[in-house]
Amino acid sequence: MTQLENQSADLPAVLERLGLKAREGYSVGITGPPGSGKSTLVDKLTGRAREAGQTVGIIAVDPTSHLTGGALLGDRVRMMGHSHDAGVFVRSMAARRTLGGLAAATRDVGRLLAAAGFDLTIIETVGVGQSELDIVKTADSVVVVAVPGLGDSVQTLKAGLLEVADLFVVNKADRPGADRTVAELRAMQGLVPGAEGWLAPIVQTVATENQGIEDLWQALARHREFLESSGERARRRERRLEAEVFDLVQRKLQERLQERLQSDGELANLLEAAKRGALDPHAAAARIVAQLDTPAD
Ligand SMILES: Nc1nc2c(ncn2[C@@H]2O[C@H](COP(=O)(O)OP(=O)(O)OP(=O)(O)O)[C@@H](O)[C@H]2O)c(=O)[nH]1
Ligand SMILES: [Mg+2]
Repeated sequence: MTQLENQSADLPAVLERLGLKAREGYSVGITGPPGSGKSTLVDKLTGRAREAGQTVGIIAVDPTSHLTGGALLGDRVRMMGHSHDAGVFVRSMAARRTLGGLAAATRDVGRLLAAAGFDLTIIETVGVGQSELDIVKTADSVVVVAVPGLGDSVQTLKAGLLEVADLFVVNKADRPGADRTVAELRAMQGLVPGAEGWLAPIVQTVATENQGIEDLWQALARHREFLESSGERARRRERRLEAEVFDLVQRKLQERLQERLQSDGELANLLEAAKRGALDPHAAAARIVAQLDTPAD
């Protein structure tokens, strides 16, 4: 996993070395504002999956940990109540340890977990920015967590999050205002397009009390069933694979450029001219791309 994260090895090479075959798993992404109870939900959901006889791989992604350091992330993971269960594996992932995109690393680590035989992969990430959106979009079912109170909690959910939600959870439903939050979510749902034929259900939970976890579990099962029967799962898979190829091509081109800059004086000159302001960035880019097309000496 470390090698996948720092890109010292490709997934196919890792699988081969471990004697594993790629295997289609099922993954749930859980995102929402800081402190909304995501980890507690993951913990309880894991308990429910274990009751159903499923093994669970958990990826706790912390895109901000280059600021807070790894200690906090470690604490969060330790908080999980399944550390002595061989059917549960927890991997914490920090942005600072990954090169070339946290989403790409999450995707490959998730695939490794699936190949290793875990039935269910749960990805937890704080829903604050674009990189979190990219991460959570790698999952089959996306759960967006909101909490009641604080006035406009729903307003603080980014529009992008509303769009990717397959399910909503209003956690901390033991607090006043849960019904209002549900109503606000319903109202906002009308404004964003979701998957055709699927209206994201809104489930109320009190994660700390294990309340509503069964409803969430059943809602996830219905979504999984919808993905299969509607062909949406295959469509999403296609879209994701396409995006992944573009992403990888982009990265490889970038690597090639970096390498060539070392040896190709012409390329280095173009970049220098752009840095000095002697060549505008568009012209520089066009000529650099053209130069890349000519064989290296
Ligand atoms: N009252 C109440 N508290 C809850 C509930 N669920 C979680 N909490 C508490 O909320 C706090 C944050 O819970 P976490 O599960 O760490 O939340 P999180 O979203 O994973 O937090 P970050 O990963 O830091 O963004 C903890 O003190 C939990 O005990 C709930 O349903 N009701
Ligand atoms: Mg957490």
